Amino acid sequence: MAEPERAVLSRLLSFTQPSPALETVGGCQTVAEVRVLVVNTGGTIGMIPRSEGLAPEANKLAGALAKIPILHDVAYAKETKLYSRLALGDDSLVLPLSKENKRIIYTITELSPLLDSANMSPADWGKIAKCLEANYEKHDGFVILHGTDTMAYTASALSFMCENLGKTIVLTGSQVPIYELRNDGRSNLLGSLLIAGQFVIPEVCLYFYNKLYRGNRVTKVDAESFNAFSSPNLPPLANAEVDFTINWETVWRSNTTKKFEVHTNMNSNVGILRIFPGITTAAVKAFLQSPMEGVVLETYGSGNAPNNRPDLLEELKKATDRDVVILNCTQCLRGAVSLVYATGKTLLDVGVIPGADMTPEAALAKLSYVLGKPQLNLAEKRKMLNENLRGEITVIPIGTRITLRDSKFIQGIAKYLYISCKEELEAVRDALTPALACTAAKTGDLDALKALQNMGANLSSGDYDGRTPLHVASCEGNLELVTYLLESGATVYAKDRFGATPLMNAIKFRHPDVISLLRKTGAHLSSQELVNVGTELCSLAFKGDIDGLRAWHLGGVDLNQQGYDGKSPLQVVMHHVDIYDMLLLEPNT
Ligand code: ASN
Repeated sequence: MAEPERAVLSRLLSFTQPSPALETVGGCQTVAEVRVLVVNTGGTIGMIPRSEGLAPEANKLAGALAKIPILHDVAYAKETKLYSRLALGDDSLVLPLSKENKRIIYTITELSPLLDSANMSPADWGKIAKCLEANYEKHDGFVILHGTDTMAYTASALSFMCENLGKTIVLTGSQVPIYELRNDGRSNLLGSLLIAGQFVIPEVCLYFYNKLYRGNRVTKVDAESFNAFSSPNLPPLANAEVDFTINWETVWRSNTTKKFEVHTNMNSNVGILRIFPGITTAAVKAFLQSPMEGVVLETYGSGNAPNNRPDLLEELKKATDRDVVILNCTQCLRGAVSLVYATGKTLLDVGVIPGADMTPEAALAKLSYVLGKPQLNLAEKRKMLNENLRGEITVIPIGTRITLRDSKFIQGIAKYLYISCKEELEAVRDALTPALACTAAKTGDLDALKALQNMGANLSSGDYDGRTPLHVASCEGNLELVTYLLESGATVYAKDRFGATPLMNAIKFRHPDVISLLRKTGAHLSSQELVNVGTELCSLAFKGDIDGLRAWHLGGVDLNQQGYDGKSPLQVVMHHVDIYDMLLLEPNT
């Protein structure tokens, strides 16, 4: 082949590769780029052997990952920098294109010093939480690298500390360092990045050995196997097999219109007391002494303690009378504290709070969190401990719930399509309900949305174009529906196939009240949506479109951004006195 033909051919071929630098639709790339922050806290995953044993090594991980092709696509990184599109920092790594056509760009930040997780303390949980808070808006999801020994404690603590969470946070680590030939670190990290980058699961999760768990439900059960964690009282949120299967019905949502914030004031006067046959009164008394304020009492079976030991019960009673909060958890791996036995009822009588099916790790973290709220009085704290704050306890729904699988409509369709097995029925349900919910959002039919939700529909899932009912209601400017959806757990961070968020839709269709509500809930435009904003603003300024500019401003966009030719909207509209005044006088949100 002649040289010029070869050049043309290779240019044509390069167009058949997904080349986001060239493909844009409505200001957004057709290949969605997402940003994940990896917070490295230490743990075996990044340890190296030393004379005293394995220990974390600082400033080594990013360089090592950059040489692993499944964890860094060198060619894409070079191309992206070449086109100088999104600011891809020198320390950024990028995964090869995912099956879902997404580019996950990730950056590693290391906490100092890196720790074996046996050395972790509540102050370190605070550091992690603060780091998440500082980087929340700049990233779509988060991965926390952590040692396995106390990962269940940190995951539990962060689940409470992260209030009104709307993005995915995944803790992971490994049993063997990632630098060794045969290790579990690579697949744990890759799986965590793919989940944090591709799915909005607004929970603090833990990913290990192909399973995603709710963080406050896990416990470490094996010191040697790659399969180190178990979630005895809740099935995994997701399974990573040939494809990721997300168990959307199990995903916990904060159902709020409040913004994300972290609570770092954890009470450290808490502890775990495990009873055993023959435990002495002196030991119990010593444990419950001031300054102890909250205790997880690990009891037998369904929450039983000896009721033939008045000495012991007396000490527990004295402690609860002194306002020490005692939470009852079972020593069993599975099952819950209940009032089946007289021996269990006795504890309730001395003021001990039943902890349902919480793990001791979750119970300790919950105590530390609730007792760290100085604005609450004791009765409010005890009430809060009984409540299900982050899906840490199982709440059995009252009455039977009709599921969409049982619905006559879905069954009718299934019959028409000759579908009989459960999996196919569920596939029909999952394909139909997002479209039905989006239609209800379009027509403003709140009753239909409520009915769909009552039947178990996930109002956060998107249709074939990734558009969720919240996208549609935001376009329509239906404040009532938007409020309902947010209070039902719909995520403001969903992106459709063009990378657009509900906030972008509300801005484009100029619905100020919806924009304000979405912003209050923590919505912000993604870095991908902000790429061509300067030019868009200048064009609105040129047209004298003051409402359009106001919508962007309300959406949190800085109106001083420059367009493609380096001019700011202000420079474009020197001659429009009214817009000029607005651009000059309105403070940035
Ligand atoms: N000791 C290590 C840690 O917890 C264990 C591990 O990560 N596998 O940091």
